[in-house]
Amino acid sequence: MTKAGARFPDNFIWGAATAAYQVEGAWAEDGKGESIWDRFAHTPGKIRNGDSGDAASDHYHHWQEDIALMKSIGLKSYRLSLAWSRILPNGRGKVNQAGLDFYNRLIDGLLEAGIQPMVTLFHWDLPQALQDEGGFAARSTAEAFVEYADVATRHLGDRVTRWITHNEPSVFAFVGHSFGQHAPGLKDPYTALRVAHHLLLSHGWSVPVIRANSPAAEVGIAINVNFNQPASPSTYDYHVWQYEFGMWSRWFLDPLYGRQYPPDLVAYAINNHSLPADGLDFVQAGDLQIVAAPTDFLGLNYYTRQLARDQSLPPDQNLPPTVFQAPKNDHDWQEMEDWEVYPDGLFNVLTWLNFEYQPAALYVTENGASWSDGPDETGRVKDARRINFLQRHFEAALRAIQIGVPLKGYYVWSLMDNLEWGHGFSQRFGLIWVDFITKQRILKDSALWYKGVISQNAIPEMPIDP
Ligand code: IFM
Repeated sequence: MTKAGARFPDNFIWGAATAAYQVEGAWAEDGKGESIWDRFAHTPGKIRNGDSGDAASDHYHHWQEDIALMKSIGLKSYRLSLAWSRILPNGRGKVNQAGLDFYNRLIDGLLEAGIQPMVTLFHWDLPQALQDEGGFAARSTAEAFVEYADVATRHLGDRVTRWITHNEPSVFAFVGHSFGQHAPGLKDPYTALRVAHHLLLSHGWSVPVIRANSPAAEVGIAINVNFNQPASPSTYDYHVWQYEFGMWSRWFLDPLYGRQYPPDLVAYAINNHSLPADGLDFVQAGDLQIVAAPTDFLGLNYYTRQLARDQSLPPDQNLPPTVFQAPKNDHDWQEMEDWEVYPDGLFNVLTWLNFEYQPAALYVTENGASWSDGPDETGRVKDARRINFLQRHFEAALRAIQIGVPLKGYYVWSLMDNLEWGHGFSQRFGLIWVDFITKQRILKDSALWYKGVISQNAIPEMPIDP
């Protein structure tokens, strides 16, 4: 158990993260092209309450105020993503200078404020023009990604400290192409696996391009790994866990770290008809060497624990009971349905990644919680649950560092309240509260507490209970 007051390593990077579609707004301004999320959100019934990212948190017009707020918190780094269709409205070809100018101003503003930019190239908002040609299910979109990565890093690479090629490729592939809950809204498991491969391929192809254009920067990818366990000691639940957790983690990490696609999972996918009988027909000779391009860091997005239960068994099967979970109170569970607060899982995942893949360095590129506390009558946002959540997760991260995990930084999700994809504005993850009508911003108590963490480079001495 780490003690409050224990210090993080010198030069530890404390940050906060956002993504373009979730915060920028200005969806059709200054020459920006349509993205698949614009199309999805404008399709009735896709996003809760008919919300959309058309205006989102209006960061596009409030970026100076937002940088001033970041500076007041003392952030060392800000993780943002670029909207591909702001830079290349058709996905490839003609460059939209006005789009690049926005990011030039933003990055210059960050540097003036002493904040290092960490930039994600792809956080799910694919140009619709590329989706019309098949999206990431088509190999040609992986080629277009390399063109985009080249344009972006040629123009911004002299000032960006860290590049992330893709954010959570598994969520983009599966939730968008197999479950239909994210753009582009497809429901085809085979397409999802094609998409996953082309994401990985485009990552590998772009790494040397980014390095050439931005030689001083670090390059990596951000994957989402929650802590997964079989729901009980039964073999049935174990098998479900092996497949489900494997598809969300090993399916991506094994090829990234120089292994093949995991043979047990390939067999599984053939068996359940996600793949044809001849297996990975979309993988061409040499692809896996490209995917395994060495990177400088692995980004981890961690949120919760998930339990794998074999739902196909008849109820009389008498499975052992589910492993212990916290009682369903609003302190131990986020407002996102089924997101348990589970800080030990962060320690477990960090140590597993380090042991299993030995990345050169790790960053927590996202961790945070959704609770909707708003301003009280004095205008103060008392989000004590978020403080408690962050404190316990920072402690878990510090424990991992203390046993040798090369964790170099931590980005809280999110800098500000924003559009939570299909959940619309109903879920608030921000350190900064945003009024989605007036666009007024207020630092939540958690932002002020985080300022103390950053200035002391340590978890402050304070009661852990909110
Ligand atoms: O808001 C998302 C983010 O875009 C990707 N990672 C998870 C966050 C919370 O769901």
